[in-house]
Amino acid sequence: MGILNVTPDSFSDGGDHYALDDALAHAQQMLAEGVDIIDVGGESTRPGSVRPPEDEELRRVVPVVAALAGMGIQVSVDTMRAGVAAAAIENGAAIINDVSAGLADPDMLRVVADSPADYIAMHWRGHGSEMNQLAHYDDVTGEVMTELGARIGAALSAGITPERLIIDPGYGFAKDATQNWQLLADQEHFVSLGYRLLVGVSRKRFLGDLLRDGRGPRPVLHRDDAAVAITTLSALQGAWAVRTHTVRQHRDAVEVVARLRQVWDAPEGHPSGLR
Ligand code: PMM
Repeated sequence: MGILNVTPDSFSDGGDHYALDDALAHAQQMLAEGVDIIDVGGESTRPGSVRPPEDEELRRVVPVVAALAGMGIQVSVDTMRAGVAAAAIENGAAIINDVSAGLADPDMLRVVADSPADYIAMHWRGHGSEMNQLAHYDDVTGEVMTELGARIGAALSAGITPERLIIDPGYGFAKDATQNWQLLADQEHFVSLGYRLLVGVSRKRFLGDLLRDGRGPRPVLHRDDAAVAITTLSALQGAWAVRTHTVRQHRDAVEVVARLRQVWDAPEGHPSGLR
């Protein structure tokens, strides 16, 4: 899943048309590198970020969704607003990626349930303005599993069928670096819930901290190789997708694991009896 953020910090210069062209060119590049889904986002969810009004989010997202879906591309839309989700689905979005799993907008689950779209439910505790203060856990994996489990229950009760549901532990959302590593170490628990699992670690701060040197944290644009390592791990565990800013090297990692899986799954795959 390739990230296409249509927020002012990503596409600041020029008017609407320039931003749309820029977004479409970036989408084409990701497609050429083997992306399967493009995740369009019009609201930055970074810690400390200020939310745009809904009409502004619609103005950013809908033209890009309509253009990509019109080209037959599978589009997901990263939004916490039911109104944006409804407009995106109407314009061809196949997946709603709601980082709040229905907590930010009471109408979200119903809107998705009444549509054909798939739904990504991520573990979330609060908006960017407050999420760093919410990163307190006694047992991070247990609490994230319980809280996400409640959101899965709410989505199912609203009428979103299990096959349409995708779950995400929400790396970096109300979690510090230690908590992210604990969740990653326990990621197989999420796979074992039986839903499709999405993993989003691309360029996140905990990778910058891991790769810190004398000059400070590894800069944002130099964290991609570490994310590829996590993609390999996630693919081996059976994750459904990774959400990433760069595509080619993640695609390559997924191809390596898929090829190995062919060997492992073949009846004659383990003549040595080692596995
Ligand atoms: N991370 C960000 C935004 N949206 N959606 C899902 N499902 N999972 C994530 O981990 C996630 C997300 C923040 O990253 P960005 O600001 O680089 O897009």
